Amino acid sequence: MAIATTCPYCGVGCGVTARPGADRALTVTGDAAHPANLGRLCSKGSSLAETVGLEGRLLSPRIGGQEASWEAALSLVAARFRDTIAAHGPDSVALYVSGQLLTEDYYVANKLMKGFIGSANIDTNSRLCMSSTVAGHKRAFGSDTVPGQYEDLEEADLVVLVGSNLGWCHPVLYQRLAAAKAARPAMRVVNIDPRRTATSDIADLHLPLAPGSDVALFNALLAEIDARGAADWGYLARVEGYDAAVAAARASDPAATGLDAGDIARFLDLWIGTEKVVTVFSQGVNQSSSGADKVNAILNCHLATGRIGRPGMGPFSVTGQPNAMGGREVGGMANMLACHLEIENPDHRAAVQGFWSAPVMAERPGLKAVDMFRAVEDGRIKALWIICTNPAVTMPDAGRVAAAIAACPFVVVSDIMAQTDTTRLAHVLLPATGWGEKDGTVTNSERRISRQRALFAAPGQARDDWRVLAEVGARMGWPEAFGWAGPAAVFREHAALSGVAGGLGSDFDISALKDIGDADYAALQPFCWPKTSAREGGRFFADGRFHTPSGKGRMLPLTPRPPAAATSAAFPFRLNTGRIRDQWHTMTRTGLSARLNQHIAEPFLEVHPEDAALYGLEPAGLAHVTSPTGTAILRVLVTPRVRRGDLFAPMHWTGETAPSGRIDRLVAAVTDPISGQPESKAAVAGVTPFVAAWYGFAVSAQDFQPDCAYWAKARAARGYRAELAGLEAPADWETEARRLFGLPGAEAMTIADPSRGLARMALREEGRIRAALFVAREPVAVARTHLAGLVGEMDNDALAGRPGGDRPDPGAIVCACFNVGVNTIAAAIAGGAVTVETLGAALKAGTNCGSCRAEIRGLIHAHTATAAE
Ligand SMILES: Nc1nc2c(c(=O)[nH]1)N[C@H]1C(S)=C(S)[C@@H](COP(=O)(O)OP(=O)(O)OC[C@H]3O[C@@H](n4cnc5c(=O)[nH]c(N)nc54)[C@H](O)[C@@H]3O)O[C@H]1N2
Ligand SMILES: Nc1nc2c(c(=O)[nH]1)N[C@H]1C(S)=C(S)[C@@H](COP(=O)(O)OP(=O)(O)OC[C@H]3O[C@@H](n4cnc5c(=O)[nH]c(N)nc54)[C@H](O)[C@@H]3O)O[C@H]1N2
Ligand code: SF4
Ligand SMILES: [Mo]
Repeated sequence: MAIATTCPYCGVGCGVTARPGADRALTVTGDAAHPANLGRLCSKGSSLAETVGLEGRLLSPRIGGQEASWEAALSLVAARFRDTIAAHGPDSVALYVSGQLLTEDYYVANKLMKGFIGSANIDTNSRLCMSSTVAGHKRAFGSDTVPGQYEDLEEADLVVLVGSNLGWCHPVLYQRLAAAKAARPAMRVVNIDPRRTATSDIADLHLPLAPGSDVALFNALLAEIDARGAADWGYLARVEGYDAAVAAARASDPAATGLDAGDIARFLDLWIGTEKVVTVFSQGVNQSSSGADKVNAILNCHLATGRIGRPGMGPFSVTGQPNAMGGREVGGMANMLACHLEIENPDHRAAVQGFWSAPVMAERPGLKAVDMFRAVEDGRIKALWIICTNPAVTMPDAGRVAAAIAACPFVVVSDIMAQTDTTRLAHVLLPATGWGEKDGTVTNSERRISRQRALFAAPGQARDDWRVLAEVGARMGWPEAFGWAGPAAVFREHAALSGVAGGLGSDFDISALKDIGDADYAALQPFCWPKTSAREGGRFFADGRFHTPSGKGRMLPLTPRPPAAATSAAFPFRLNTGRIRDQWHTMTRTGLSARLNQHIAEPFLEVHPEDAALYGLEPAGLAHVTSPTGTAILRVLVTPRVRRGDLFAPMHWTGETAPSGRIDRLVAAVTDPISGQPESKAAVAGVTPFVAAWYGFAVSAQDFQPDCAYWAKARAARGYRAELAGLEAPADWETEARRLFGLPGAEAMTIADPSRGLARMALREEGRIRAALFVAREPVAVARTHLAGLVGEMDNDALAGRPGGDRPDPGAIVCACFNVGVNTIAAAIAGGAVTVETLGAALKAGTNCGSCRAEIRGLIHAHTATAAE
């Protein structure tokens, strides 16, 4: 039976048609009827079936590492929270939650904390994600309202992507943009990012600005809008602050961007000369100590020109997580209330308190994420409940955060997985149902609310997060307020509260659904908010009606600030961090798919060729990266994609997958003073070569635990693969291999040349390869995809490390859908297939989800350029 649901990954919010079978078998396709994706899915969405197995799942509650009953676990959590509050007050407890919760889960968490515990110490990973946008929207619009719709990206004549790697992070929206541009070649795309990325590929202009200098660039644009008389004076009657904003813009120096003056001029000409312009922004804007100002610098330009809320025009913040937007709706952050109401407004508080019949209402904002973990560290917070997020990995200064959690007197973690860097630190572990098991709603970047639907029964004793929160609320003494029968009842209450908020002027109002029946909730079709008796969906602010006290939009005077930490002799580099195409955050789900691990299987460091030469870094060697807060060892990727003086590393690796690759240990916990969002993209760092005594590559049918200085392990087609490096070589590699893979009795096939530090061995049982290890004094050159495919085979030539002439090595996989490797693509390019289309026809590469099309285009460019030289 086909079930319509929504992808659990990014904020594009694609509709998925799921066909569950026996034993959690699943097929997924894109839902052609869903307005967000119209049938498309990216590599992560198409791999969902490979990530719903029960491997690694947390299936029962645990107290102190021992299995426990739900009754015992819930009673303990309620009692410890109640006792802590009784002894130390409501602010001595905290919830740290997630934009990956469903709206219903999130609503219950927020209600429990703000209305019943009476503290606003509930914050979320959205603080690390889009709190600068929320702050920027509120300053400019008086409310956190995203003005536009996805169609605007297709209808625009110019799309500017600022600090957004849309091609990898919002792939289906990127594909919609790419298709619109292909159909209408006059459309222009500008990409503003210190780094060249897969997204730069469709850009007519890439501006590699200095990290953190976006305010200076958009100030230059505003000054030029004014100078050319391009402001929309009709619209400006509905906007305040123009003169001051322009004066500040004129005073700021565009040279701070480090950009070529001609490139800046081209950008200003394009932007000013194109009425239908959409400025898309994401983490390169938000994750900055001047994040809120960057947002407002962009909004200033759209307000000045009245290019907002009309088809093909407007600022557009793309949200990261599947329900980042839903979290904003329920007021899930420490400085919000509920339904876009204000915690510091007494009328708003009274309305929500009345609606909830709440005994005590939080009266002031609670602690924002970074401050919350500081309060955990210094003992102000004595009981902490972490739900659906992995802060021991993803918070800035993560080593310190992990230590703070470890030292907290009482820590509860709700997760779907048993082993994460955060679950390891919990006193009580609560097993949650995950995607495909839970029911509820999520809201995507364009305010579209869609249903996630259960496909399978809850495994083991896993329970829905909303229910667990409600059960704790009931046990803490409020059974009526937390007595819903199911998610539909929670949704009805949320929709009814949004009607109260709508009455107080909130844009977020879905009160038309306050009486929705269970059957209609089950069948609910995707729709954009608001949804009231008077209005459904649409754009905002074209009419110049805002939610500020004066009712006008607000432009702000902004002065550019460089990133908070200055580079120095010890830390001469600017360390930028972010995402890769096929992994989701800490990889607890995407890491289960062998297919998704084939694209990039270990943490890396992008370094400019001249810096690499200067610092003695070899391509494919290892680098030791240090910052004032921590160290990492990463694979060197020498590339002109990064500016000189900049480094880039991905955020995904953890203690489970590559302990030395945990990048947030290097990122200082500096935040934007307005939004509290950490500066995750502009740490300072130093780099030296990491000189290992030996390097290794291993494959194994069974999971195994490396213990050398550097390792990175990933799921492979048949078992696991790992990159290894150590400071001391063992006396005997064969003994070491047997120990490492746990195969004491296996038959070993070995070639070794100890004088050259070389060893290659395959361990076999009943003739079949169970594991293989390749060691050398320099990074090992073997055909990795080929070797990963030999596990379980009777192959006598495995030690060659590469396939025989009749079986070419595909190389690192580029197209995850059809398993097409970089070498195969290079060969086809050499054979004359030099467009994405001809390569697609020849190899199928890029013809399914399309996530790799940008990279294929990049390969064509690289190979044809080399051939031409
Ligand atoms: N594949 C994949 N997709 C994802 C996710 C994932 O984990 N994996 N996570 C989702 C989530 S939660 C989020 S928030 C989004 C994030 O989506 P994006 O924001 O697109 O992703 P990032 O890679 O974090 O950062 C985007 C870019 O900002 C650039 N940047 C760094 N500093 C600056 C600067 O000062 N100015 C400018 N203009 N640019 C700068 C970086 O070089 C980087 O290329 O992705 C979502 N989608
Ligand atoms: N250096 C650096 N750091 C960053 C960023 C960056 O760009 N650079 N980006 C930041 C951003 S934008 C974000 S959004 C964060 C993301 O960071 P996190 O939220 O910490 O990362 P995830 O891996 O998504 O963690 C989600 C956890 O919830 C679990 N889970 C999945 N589904 C469910 C469920 O239904 N219920 C429960 N209870 N658990 C579930 C997963 O197993 C996983 O352990 O990272 C931030 N940190
Ligand atoms: S773009 Fe990919 S990850 Fe994002 S919602 Fe769609 S299928 Fe899921
Ligand atoms: Mo995010």
